[in-house]
Amino acid sequence: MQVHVMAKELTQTHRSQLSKWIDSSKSHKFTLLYKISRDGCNAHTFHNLCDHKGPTVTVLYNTDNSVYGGYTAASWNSNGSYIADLKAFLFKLESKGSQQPMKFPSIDKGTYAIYGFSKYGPTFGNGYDLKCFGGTVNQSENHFRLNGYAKLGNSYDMQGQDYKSVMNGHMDVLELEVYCVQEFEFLQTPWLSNVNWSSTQEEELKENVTSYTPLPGLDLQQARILLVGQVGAGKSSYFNTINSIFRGHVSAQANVGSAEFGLTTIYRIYPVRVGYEGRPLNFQLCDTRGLEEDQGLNDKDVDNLLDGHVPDRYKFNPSMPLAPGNRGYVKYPKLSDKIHCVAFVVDGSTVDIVPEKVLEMIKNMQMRMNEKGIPQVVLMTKIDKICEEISNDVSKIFYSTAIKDSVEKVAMVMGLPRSHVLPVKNYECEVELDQNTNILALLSLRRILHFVGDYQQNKLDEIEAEQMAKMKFCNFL
Ligand SMILES: Nc1nc2c(ncn2[C@@H]2O[C@H](COP(=O)(O)OP(=O)(O)O)[C@@H](O)[C@H]2O)c(=O)[nH]1
Ligand SMILES: [Mg+2]
Repeated sequence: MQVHVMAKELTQTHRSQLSKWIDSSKSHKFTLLYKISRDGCNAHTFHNLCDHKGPTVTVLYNTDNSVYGGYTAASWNSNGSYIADLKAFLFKLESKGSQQPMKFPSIDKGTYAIYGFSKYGPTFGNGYDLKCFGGTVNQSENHFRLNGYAKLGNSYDMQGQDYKSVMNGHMDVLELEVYCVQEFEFLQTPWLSNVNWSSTQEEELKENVTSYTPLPGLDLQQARILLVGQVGAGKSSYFNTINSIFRGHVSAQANVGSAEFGLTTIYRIYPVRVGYEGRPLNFQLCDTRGLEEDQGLNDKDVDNLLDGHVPDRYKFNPSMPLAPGNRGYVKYPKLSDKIHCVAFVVDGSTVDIVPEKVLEMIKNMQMRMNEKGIPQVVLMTKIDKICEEISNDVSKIFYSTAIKDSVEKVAMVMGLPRSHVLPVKNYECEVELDQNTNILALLSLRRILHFVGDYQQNKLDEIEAEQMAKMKFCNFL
């Protein structure tokens, strides 16, 4: 029987707790450097990925659902000596699945805070309070039986806790991760300064979007925007967010979350209406997954999508692309069936762990889009997970260096200009609409519609150039 192991990662609750412990007056960003299930449990690999990276936190998730580890403000190295750090601490976050946050500060002025040695993984304290592993440890079934140990209490004040109460008396772990910890701050002046967060701005943006009409002269009923991204990136939530704004209340028309974790990829074409049964706006949001490591869309399907051959509710079959003659195949797509702009939906809080294979797929798709002249943007979702303060007030976004960093990172990964990366906070657990959330989402949509306009203008120019050529040819005859 195959046991499905839940992916272990640092949750938002863990991040906030660690951030408070590290320095409660600051906010912190955690970037994954090393993960044994991905990179292998090997001391050299750990040092290759984590040495000289500044402050880090090491987190272990054991087979009893306990979560614990150590923080150090000093950089790891491979010198074979102790590294002093007054700020280092050990901690436990969960015990047998329940939150039990406890911080264990260093006691000897941090002289023996960590031990950097090429043959050991992360090692804390004198002789050692926590030595995670040495050399290489192979995975057995679903876990790693770490060959390290914990002699707690040498260099860290354990507050009455011990090997049993923190580690359940063993070193069997499902996962061990090391994150780089960066402080970030709020700027005095925003990095994008011309955003107005007033209700008149919200109304103006809504008006811009509702009055959007495709370029005349193209015989176009509507514009089509394709949302593409990994499962869980927030595609359906983005449609719901936009739809909610025009409905006037938070709605969840598109299924969100785990309901869609099946193997099929269903293509949906959603109109957005003003109010219930109101008139549909002149654009449609098309929702498809297809950026999965194990189940990407093949080239033929990507072309079919972009060229408008795919009908609403089509179920993609990875082993058999849609072909002429199949049910629903749009044989003669009009310009209004085609995709006019692609929005890659990327979870901003996990950009640093997008698998290599997915990046390859994105590059491949981008090549096809470039050939067809289709503009591309990125909707960077879950910004509230990058920077907690934003969940209380979205208008802080352009003051946050963490968001700025993520935008830059996404732009680099996607090979697009920074101005094509549009951060959004989707409605997720809220029950009421929020003006600033709406403004940010509408800004992204208006920008997408500008790109749609560019695409249509190019099409119009093409048609006019063709007509000119024809006329010249006729005159010639
Ligand atoms: N915190 C937060 N959660 C989000 C955001 N966008 C989506 N989510 C959550 O992420 C999960 C996956 O979203 P979903 O829209 O179904 O992703 P899809 O697979 O791309 O359609 C859901 O639990 C959403 O509530 C966001 O901006 N912030
Ligand atoms: Mg979805």
